[in-house]
Amino acid sequence: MMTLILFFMSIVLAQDCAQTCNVCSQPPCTFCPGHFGYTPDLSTRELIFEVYGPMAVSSGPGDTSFTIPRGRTITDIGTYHWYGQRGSVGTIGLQNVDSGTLYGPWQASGYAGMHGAQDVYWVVSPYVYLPAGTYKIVDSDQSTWSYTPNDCTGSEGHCWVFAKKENVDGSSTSQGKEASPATPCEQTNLALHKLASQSSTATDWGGNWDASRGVDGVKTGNIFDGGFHTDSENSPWWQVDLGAMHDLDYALLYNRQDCCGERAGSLEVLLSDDGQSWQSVYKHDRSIFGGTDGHPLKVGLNGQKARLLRVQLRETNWLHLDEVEVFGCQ
Ligand SMILES: [Ca+2]
Repeated sequence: MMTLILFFMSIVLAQDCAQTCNVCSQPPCTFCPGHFGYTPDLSTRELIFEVYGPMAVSSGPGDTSFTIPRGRTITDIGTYHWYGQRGSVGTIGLQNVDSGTLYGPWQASGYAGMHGAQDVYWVVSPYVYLPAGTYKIVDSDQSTWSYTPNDCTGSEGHCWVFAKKENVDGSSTSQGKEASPATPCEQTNLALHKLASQSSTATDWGGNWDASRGVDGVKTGNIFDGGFHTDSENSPWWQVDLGAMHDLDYALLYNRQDCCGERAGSLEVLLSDDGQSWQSVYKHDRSIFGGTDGHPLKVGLNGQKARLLRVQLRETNWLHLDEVEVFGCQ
């Protein structure tokens, strides 16, 4: 009987992902990775709103809004810009349609789509708690945001909105951080050329494996060009001192792509105010992530304040990465 149920469930899921047009305005929404160039951590997040149509797209959709009947922590928002790849990746914000209050906007990261087209998916990971209400997605370039005319989407822009799963880690959404209406700021890579250190420095393979190479701005995917590398040891770590306390938005971790990317699978990200006391904010699921291929690991930092960010393995291995970028307001 269970096998039969699973069989029919798989049929339903397959049908959901193959359907011609979808507006899911009430969770559970079925997430189809093939529709989207970015896969958030689905063990902690769920898709709560989606506008998707597989047919030929135009640009310049109408208003695109979603409603949350109770407070939710919005973790990720994506918009689709098929004809926008010539320009730079912009920002995404949310506006409460009743009060007009604007949240964000946040600088988006670009992800590749069909045929390797770069930066067609714009993704932000604000991890922001919003009270119940209806929110309009505010995309900084409405003229390149894609929609499908004359189908079920009603001219809404293609988009995906994820929220923190309720009761993950035993917490409820009512304990989430109340977002203050955000003041737009310039998101910059706070780690670039800052002081970096690591638990040990590899002496093999004839390269320069200094910690500073994690923040030298050089990222090619080849560890020999600009990556750092520790010895193999128990729980090796690398860290950067941002020089002052900052509100941190997210970090991008660029894996080496010439070899051995799986060694980063057990990594953990920790934050500190003083280099003495550390708080773990992220543990990777051992999947292999990319880097210069457009798929660095993005770690949401939820606006947390910190001065130092550390990457540490939870096992005995070599720790090496191409680059670590930490984004926040100056
Ligand atoms: Ca580098």
